[in-house]
Amino acid sequence: MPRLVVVSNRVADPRRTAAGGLAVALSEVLHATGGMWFGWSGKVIAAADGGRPGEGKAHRHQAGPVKLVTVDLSAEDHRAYYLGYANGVLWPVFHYRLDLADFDAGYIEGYRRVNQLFARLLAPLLRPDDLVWVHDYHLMPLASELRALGCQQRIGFFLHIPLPPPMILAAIPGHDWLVRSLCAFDVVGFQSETDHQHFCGYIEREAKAQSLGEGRWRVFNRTLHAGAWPIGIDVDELEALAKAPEARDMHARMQREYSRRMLLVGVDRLDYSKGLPHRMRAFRHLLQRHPETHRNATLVQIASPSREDVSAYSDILHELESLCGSINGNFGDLEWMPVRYIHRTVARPRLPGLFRASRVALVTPLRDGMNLVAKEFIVSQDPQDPGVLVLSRFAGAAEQLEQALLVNPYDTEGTADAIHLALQMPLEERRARHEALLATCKRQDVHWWCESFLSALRQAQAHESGTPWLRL
Ligand code: GDG
Repeated sequence: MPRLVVVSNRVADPRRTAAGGLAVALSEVLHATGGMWFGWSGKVIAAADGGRPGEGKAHRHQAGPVKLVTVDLSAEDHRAYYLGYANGVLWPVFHYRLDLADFDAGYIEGYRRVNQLFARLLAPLLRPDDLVWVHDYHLMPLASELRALGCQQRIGFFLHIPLPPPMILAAIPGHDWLVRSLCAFDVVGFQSETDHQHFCGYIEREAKAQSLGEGRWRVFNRTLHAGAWPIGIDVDELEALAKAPEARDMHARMQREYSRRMLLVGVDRLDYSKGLPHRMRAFRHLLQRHPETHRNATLVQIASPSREDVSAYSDILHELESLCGSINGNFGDLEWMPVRYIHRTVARPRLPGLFRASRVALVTPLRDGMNLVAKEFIVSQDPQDPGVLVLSRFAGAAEQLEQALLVNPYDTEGTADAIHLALQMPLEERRARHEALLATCKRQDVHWWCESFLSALRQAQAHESGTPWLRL
């Protein structure tokens, strides 16, 4: 089996299980092949301490059979590559939020500089038959930079966030360079068929790509395989967590506290793509329209802190705090607060207990690549008395989880109606929907995802040595 080399913005130590499903899934293959994980260390070096743009050293650590290689970034590179281009341009535009994008010309250069730095440090560590798997929007130009240095390995890319339609993508100055860079990969994977179709539409129209059938394209003198590989969760890991004392304790506590009430739950990173204010407005509408929910329905909303150094995130924080405060002020009384808003990260072992104690989960992003919380909620349920998933049709997960109650989060009234339906849903129907949803989560879990993407990458032709890769 060829060695797997994973490249992502951040590197997770696979020995720590708290790293979550993706790290667990990748670590299995990394272990089996004595692989390597390469990425940013998370450290930023100020100019005064010698941090220079485009420069950095590779630090190597051994984690069992797996090699971890990390690079520190200079403050200037961190500002332009991470805060500027990745999170100030690509994240908002790929989530259809052109209004939030900051197209400062200097960012794209910083983005390219860090990708070149990564390529320069990674290239000498690669063996000819390695399989290289690059993750996410931070590293879209990495394969073209590696090819420019002569790397001929099979290199795959997976985009964890959505890919917008061609006309939105085309609003990014330099979009043609970005997509052309993507075409230096051998396999390009998306979360959903919708995102995959956006990519095909773009390369057909803008790059005159020729379809070879079965997801293969001839474009920029290369052959590329593109497809949808929806990411799953580690069902076994979550089931084990659900049986552990922390989850059972959490479940018992929530059941005691809410024995007379119906619990609704939301667990999200505090991000404008997750539609938290829209969700609060729908919940407020439910309380206005259905007085029987008063003193009866409580929404626990965990909004874990995220990217607090990016300015758009402080606006969403204030909007959410003000909405929660006004809902509690207008509807709450001495014995009942409709919303419990928690702006902290809850320990992972407690989440399955919270999910299991909840009658309804609200997973209502305005746009999401996949959304793993939807799947974690399903797997955590008691199959004999399961809760109901209210899911945005704009989450990638909606393509797979069609037995959830699908909503348009922009439609406050429609979402409130769906929440009401969920709270009232008879046991029979809850069981039937849950059974189908659980089967999907189990069939297409994170191991399936990992294996099916890697199998496509193994089948890709090693980069044709006779074909010069033109520098972009
Ligand atoms: C990107 C894409 C795609 C959340 N709050 C807490 C907590 N979480 C955990 C959840 C879940 C994970 O974080 C979030 O995953 P999502 O899928 O919802 O979203 P993103 O972070 O935006 O991830 C997304 C994903 O990549 C994978 O490809 O699905 O579409 O945007 O596991 O449980 N975990 C703990 N405490 C919290 O407070 N412990």
